[in-house]
Amino acid sequence: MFKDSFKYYKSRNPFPDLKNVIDIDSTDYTKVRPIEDFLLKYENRYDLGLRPTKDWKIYELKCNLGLIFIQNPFTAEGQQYWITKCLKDYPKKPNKLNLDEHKLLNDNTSWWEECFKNSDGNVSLLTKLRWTTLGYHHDWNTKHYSENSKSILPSELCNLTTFLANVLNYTGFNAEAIIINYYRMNSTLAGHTDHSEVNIEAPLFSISFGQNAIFLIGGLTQEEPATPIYLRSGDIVVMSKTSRHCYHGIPKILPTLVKPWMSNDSMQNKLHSEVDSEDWSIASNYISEARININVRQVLKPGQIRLL
Ligand SMILES: O=C(O)CCC(=O)C(=O)O
Repeated sequence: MFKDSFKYYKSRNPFPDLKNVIDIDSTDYTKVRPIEDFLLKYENRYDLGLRPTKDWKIYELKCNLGLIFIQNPFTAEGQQYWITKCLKDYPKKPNKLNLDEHKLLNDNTSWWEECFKNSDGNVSLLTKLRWTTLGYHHDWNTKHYSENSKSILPSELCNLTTFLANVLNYTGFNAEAIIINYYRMNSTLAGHTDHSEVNIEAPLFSISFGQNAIFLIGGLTQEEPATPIYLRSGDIVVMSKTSRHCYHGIPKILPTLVKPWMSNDSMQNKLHSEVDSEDWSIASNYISEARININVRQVLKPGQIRLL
């Protein structure tokens, strides 16, 4: 049962045995199958922080139809770019933050400025950021989206997911609602299904940066068993077809020894100049004890222009 697996992997004492966690790095083909059919025809998108698609490794989980796993397709500079964006640019107005409700920020300052730019940097605020929503804002209480509650999505995030969707042959994908989740080392995300979108046929893109996580994917009900998978910095999970409707959650964050955002990529790219070195030094400090997940959804059905 999903809840039993979640409890097992969440436990700190005793620490769980991780031998059954699917590790894409060790490519165990009994549980995943590689997908290679569609990679060669796409141009290189260094501008989105991505490696050439011919070098990507993509797998489908055998036990969850439509659960696609792209093993870190980002360059190191790409990871630096997205991590810094998620910390400096996205958690601020007009986007919504978990901190809004408790009025923990002044109207004229952002989380980034308050934590890192004030001379007496606000350390307690630094660990309190949990989520920010962009585009259609997910209402955590009603679990509904509304035309009256949305902000403009950053074009670079739309371009990134449109490109990913094209590579995977999902035609017509539109990013319309984004949740960025911020995890500390002791954070978890309880099992749930994502069903607030009018269109739950469209794939959902889930991009991870920073510390490792155990991602648990179950079945259509809580009664079905769940499969644990390691997620590392840069990994992308796509939930499509049946898996789009399945229970999933994050029972554990694990420290990573390998830091793909630090390695020295020599590849030409157009991003390097966009990440200010002072900003990156702040962001790399933050990510050494945190995980960020960018969760991108389409809300509307094809041809639908607004919510009712
Ligand atoms: O952090 C993750 O990998 C999963 C996030 C998620 O499931 C969600 O935002 O609905």
